[in-house]
Amino acid sequence: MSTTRPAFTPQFMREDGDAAPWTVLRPDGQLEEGARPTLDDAQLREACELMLFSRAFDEKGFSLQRQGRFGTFSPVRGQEASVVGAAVALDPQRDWVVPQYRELPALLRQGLPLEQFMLTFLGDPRGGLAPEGVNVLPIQIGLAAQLPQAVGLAWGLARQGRDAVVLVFCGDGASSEGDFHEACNLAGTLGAPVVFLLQNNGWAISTPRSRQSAAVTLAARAPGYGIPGSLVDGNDLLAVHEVVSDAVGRARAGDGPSLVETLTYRLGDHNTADDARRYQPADELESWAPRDPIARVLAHLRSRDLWDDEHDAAVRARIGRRIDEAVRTVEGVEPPGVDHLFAHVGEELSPRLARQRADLIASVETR
Ligand SMILES: Cc1ncc(C[n+]2csc(CCOP(=O)(O)OP(=O)(O)O)c2C)c(N)n1
Repeated sequence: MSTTRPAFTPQFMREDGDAAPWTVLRPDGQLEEGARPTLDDAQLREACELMLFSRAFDEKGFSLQRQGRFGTFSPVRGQEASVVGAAVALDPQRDWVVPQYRELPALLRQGLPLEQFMLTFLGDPRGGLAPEGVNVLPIQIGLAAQLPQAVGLAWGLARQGRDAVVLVFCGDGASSEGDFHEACNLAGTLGAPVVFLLQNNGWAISTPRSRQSAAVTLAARAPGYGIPGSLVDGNDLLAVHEVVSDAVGRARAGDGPSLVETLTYRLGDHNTADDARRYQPADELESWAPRDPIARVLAHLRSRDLWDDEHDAAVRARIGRRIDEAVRTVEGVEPPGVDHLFAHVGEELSPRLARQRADLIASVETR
């Protein structure tokens, strides 16, 4: 492993052709030789807490779904370093996050209340409406549709003279959609201040990465769009933060978009309606288990006396209380009613939609 990261240029591999991902923190929690963390101690602890929050919410969400109290949702499990490392490279006051659907901690970091996120998975359309000043778009289930939207958002912000960067997430599966290529191409042409964070977690539901693309790495496509690409160890919080910070810096300086591929692994089901044991080979899962991104950061923090049992217990208790509070709140929210299906479609309803709305309301009332 090299100790100097290749420059963030339109190259994704070093000159020797090595396609190894950039790593800062080794799986045992020790820094690579010569590496220096780009997060200070307080930021590292905060990022670790956000990763733990995400993991705890995954468990709670699964349990609630099984009890019929929560809808189908996609856990982050295994990808916490990839999501959090990228999110903490942003300034939430001015930068934006455009999610796919597996990025809860990035949305929380931007200031989205957990309750708001949860409403979406309770079938409440109000979940998609972020509070004023929270710079996030709603989660996107239509694969890759968020990518051209993110480019448009970034371009628009730049045209308004704002000093803002848009971080947009997508998966390896989404990167095979036409929208991905169109978005990267347009972003490169416009020089839009957008960072494409491609989370390569090995699987698109049951389709393995090997059947997704013949490209040696997905970051390798970047030069074709005239933008820089980089391959990063997605289970390494510090490596992801370092590379995404560089990409954000480039975008803010007016140097345009970048593509960052985080090499990670989905430790479990695609969502609560899936059973990954039917297709994820057991030995593959086992090979990734020791690379758990949270264990890696915890080992690092403990080795530097920045985390101990007492702090660990306090953090987990705080997280548990916050999640329970959010569950209580959303379960107490009045259901929105069918009218809400039409409430956010446009400023004014077309005559046809107005008729549909009236029909639906009448049919619900007469039942
Ligand atoms: C346009 C479209 N086609 C198909 C689907 C069904 N679908 C939902 S998630 C998914 C796989 C996505 O994989 P990836 O982009 O790698 O993200 P991951 O879920 O692994 O994070 C598919 C095919 C969809 N939601 N939208």
